[in-house]
Amino acid sequence: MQSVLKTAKKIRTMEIRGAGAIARAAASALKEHALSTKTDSLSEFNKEMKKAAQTLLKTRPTAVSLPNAIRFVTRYQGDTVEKARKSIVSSADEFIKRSEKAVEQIGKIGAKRIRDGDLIMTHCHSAAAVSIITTAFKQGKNIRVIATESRPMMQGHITVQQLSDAGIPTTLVVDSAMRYYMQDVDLAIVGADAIGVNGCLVNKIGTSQLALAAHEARVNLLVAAETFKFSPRTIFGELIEIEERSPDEVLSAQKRKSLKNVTVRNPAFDVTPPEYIDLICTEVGAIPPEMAYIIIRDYLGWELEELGI
Ligand code: RUB
Repeated sequence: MQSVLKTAKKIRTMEIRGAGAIARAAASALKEHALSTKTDSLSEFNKEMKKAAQTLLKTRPTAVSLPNAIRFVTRYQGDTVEKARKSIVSSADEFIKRSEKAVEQIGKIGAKRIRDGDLIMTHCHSAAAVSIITTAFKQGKNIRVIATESRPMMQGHITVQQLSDAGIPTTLVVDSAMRYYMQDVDLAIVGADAIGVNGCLVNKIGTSQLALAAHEARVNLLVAAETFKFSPRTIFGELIEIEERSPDEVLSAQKRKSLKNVTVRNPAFDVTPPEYIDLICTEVGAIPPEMAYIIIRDYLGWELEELGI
């Protein structure tokens, strides 16, 4: 369990973060676990894999690509440990390859929506959103970016570092400056932790505010999301859980002690309704949010079968 426990800790503490990276890390940990498990008994092996999957599933509740990755890897076949192990290794490798390729492909598709001279606003850090922006820049488009800090964990610092390394002129602003700058913005681009069957987007807290400000200013909102971010379980009416993280990330325990009548809340994500989204850019094409069901049916159909639909 060493690799699984190590990865689970890194995901929980956000050393590994961003929905895509979390999912790929979980797939890789399951592969390592399958390779290192010593037992010859298939039922023992199955039990161990189940335990590993549960440990990883519990790390962060919102990024749907995490359960999607875990289910993709653990629906292995084989009547011997050796065959089961082989099946897990090949599914994990396939998941990671598909996910990495998806980020690249989203970059190519999304970049077509960026025009020369555009000022883009982004929030938090999304590898898929950064892929779109850097691809457009590499194509020679003269673009600039406004990136928000994304309190309390400041993932915006990762975004500005990556955009700066790519040579893109970037401005870092506090989250509350979103609406102030929106009037100058041409396009807003964000990533996704989850997409529901109705096309709603779950992403870093503040995304729905950005969407609202973009809608008011008639700025299109483009969402960069691999098909693995879509949630088959929302077809069953299940809601996507919004993670609430420790108040320590917002205000130290010591400071909170002196504020006897104050409660600190720290939701990590929020929900943006589909009517504020122009397009969801996936690796299989840019779709309107209304087409979310089609993506789930056509690309996550194996999950629906398991759910009995
Ligand atoms: C990260 C976040 C990102 C999505 C998409 O939140 O909200 O926008 O996960 O990222 P956190 P990617 O930092 O809390 O994990 O495109 O890299 O999958």
